[in-house]
Amino acid sequence: MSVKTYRHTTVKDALRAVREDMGPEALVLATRMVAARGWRGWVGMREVQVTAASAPAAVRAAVPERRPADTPPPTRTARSARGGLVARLLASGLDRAMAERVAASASHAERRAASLPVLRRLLASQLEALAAGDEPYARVEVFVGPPGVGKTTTIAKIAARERATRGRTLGLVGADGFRTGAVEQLRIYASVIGAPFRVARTVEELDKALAAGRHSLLVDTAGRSPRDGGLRDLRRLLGGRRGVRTHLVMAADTSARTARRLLDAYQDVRPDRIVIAKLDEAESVAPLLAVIADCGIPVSYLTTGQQVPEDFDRATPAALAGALLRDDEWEAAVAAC
Ligand SMILES: Nc1nc2c(ncn2[C@@H]2O[C@H](COP(=O)(O)OP(=O)(O)O)[C@@H](O)[C@H]2O)c(=O)[nH]1
Ligand SMILES: [Mg+2]
Repeated sequence: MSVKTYRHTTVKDALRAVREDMGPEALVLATRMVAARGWRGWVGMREVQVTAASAPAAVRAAVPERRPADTPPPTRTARSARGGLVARLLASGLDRAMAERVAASASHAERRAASLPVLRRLLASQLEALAAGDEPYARVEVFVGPPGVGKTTTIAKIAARERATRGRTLGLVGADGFRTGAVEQLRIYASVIGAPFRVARTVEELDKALAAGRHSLLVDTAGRSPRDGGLRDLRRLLGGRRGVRTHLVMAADTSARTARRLLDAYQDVRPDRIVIAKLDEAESVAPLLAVIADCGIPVSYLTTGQQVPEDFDRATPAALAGALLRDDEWEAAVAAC
């Protein structure tokens, strides 16, 4: 079996080069966006790198296709439409397992058309279990995560959006322990939004704050290390309480390894949801989403910039698919094919 890589500026050119060199039976094994060679790479330009194999039988044995025993084997055109679809999904950052699943769920016509709306719909249906979507608020929504990841800003966005679009009031609680300055940012947001605000500096104060008022509460916590006392207190306080939902906020460009470490570090507070923050700064959210899919914790919100309240969305299946496909890059790839 011969395996080769091909680098071109578009997916279409790379796939054409594979077919010309290895014939129509060639199988695409991997597609990545990489830095362009020479000066083009130095100025940040990128190109598509396709790895393909020329021995289909051997490769197909390594990547088995699941199909019912009585289904006839796919024709050459069907195989190449599926391979092309997988290649394009890989080029937009999806991992191979997800790309294969999406391609397998597509009808022959969908594989051939492979327009952006069709792809978004197919991918969205694969992501349904991961999207918490438009669920009602719990009595207490707690946000935890490393410092600077976007907890306070996300809370302000949620409260401000609810106020502006539905006239609904959510209470804000600053439970940022002992750092005096830390709760001030939330206090300012609360006064601009017109939301009730309480500070809780001790476990007892937090206990009282959580019981007070009739509104659902968004609780901002200290962005400190999970090993220190603040989180231990929080865990103790929330452990026995009903109607509490805990969101772990992670940056969209978190590597798979760091994501697993964070999930491990915060496992004692048992996150029920994950907020994917700073999508605007991430090259690809695919590595983080693969870890989230593994641990099975649904995503509640996606944040996409610093503007309050504009830059965030509920994590619906369609919004997650859009984040994964990076619509702008996808448009370019489709236009070129
Ligand atoms: N680019 C970008 N910046 C964000 C986003 N969300 C928050 N930030 C910025 O990240 C910084 C830290 O946010 P903050 O909410 O204070 O983080 P916290 O320490 O987790 O509470 C601030 O400068 C925010 O404006 C986002 O979605 N995209
Ligand atoms: Mg904060």
